[in-house]
Amino acid sequence: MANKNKTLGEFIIENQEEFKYSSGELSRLINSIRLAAKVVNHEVNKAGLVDILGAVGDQNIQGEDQQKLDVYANEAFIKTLTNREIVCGIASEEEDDFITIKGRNEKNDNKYVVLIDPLDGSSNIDVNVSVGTIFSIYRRITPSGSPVTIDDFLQPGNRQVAAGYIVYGTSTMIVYTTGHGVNGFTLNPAIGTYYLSHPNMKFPKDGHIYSVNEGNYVHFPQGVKDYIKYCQKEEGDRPYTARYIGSMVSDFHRNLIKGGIYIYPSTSKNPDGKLRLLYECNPMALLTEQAGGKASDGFNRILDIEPTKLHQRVPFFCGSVNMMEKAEEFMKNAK
Ligand code: P6P
Repeated sequence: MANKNKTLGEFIIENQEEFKYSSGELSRLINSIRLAAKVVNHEVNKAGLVDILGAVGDQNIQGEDQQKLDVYANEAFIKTLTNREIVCGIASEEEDDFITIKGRNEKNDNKYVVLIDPLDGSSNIDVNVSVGTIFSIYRRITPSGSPVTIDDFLQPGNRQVAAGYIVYGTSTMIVYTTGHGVNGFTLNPAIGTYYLSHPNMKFPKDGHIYSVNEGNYVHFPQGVKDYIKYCQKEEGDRPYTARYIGSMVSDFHRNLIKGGIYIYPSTSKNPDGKLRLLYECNPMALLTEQAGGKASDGFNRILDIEPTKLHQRVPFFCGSVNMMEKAEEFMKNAK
């Protein structure tokens, strides 16, 4: 079938053979994420209309105020993933520890673990700015039937079997990879169907957009300061354009389409940066590389980092190859 108007469901079936070692569970897992995304999208789109805004009053493990929509999205994804007998464990930004999910026969014989940031950029909800969900999928490494352990989650990003995001923006899209390129699907809310709107997405090798919170400039490492000054200098195709939404999924999605670089570096206040390795940086790094871009901590490939803690943070640089190489050059020379 020609790409035009192919639905996400048809795409998954047609690409089933890509999921080697999987007798359909991974397809069903992607499908369950598709369903959860519709449920969350419905709430996000009406957030301004009903009393679902405002913080629950709790603080999540990150010490951030939990917005009601955070809690709702977290529960929606966990419930949907739990009901489908495919996943043996889930780790979420909103949960202090990972959750074990037993199969129908009360055994731990489901094959996959999922790590999610259920609603990234949630501080933007009250001001009606796009937010997103980020997901990362691994095959468990502990024996089937044995208890799920933290080792099943502390896997390097290069072992992900799938990763993607949902962006709840002017339109709602799912963008994901199973290791065979990146494809984007746009939701037609009238009929609740996702259509293949962005086949084989690729980062332009060059870009003219840099996304970084310059409010933290004085706290940045010297290499980042030098790179920002480079972006702003009147020379050749510069100055570049600064675009920073405060919602990584939205900044990433724009840069993937137009070309650009997103940087959340270490700062003197947060030496490991702010973004979490397992459920923000690893999935976005896999998407980046599958789309022909580059993702690092300023020095080392994100996907090769050996995780040590569930909520560990890393500095994060990702985007167009040529922009990334220039930024990493400044980081190396300033060392
Ligand atoms: P700051 C949202 O909280 C997030 O994790 C990313 O989506 C976003 O790019 C970044 O943090 C914004 O952080 O410190 O610039 O407000």
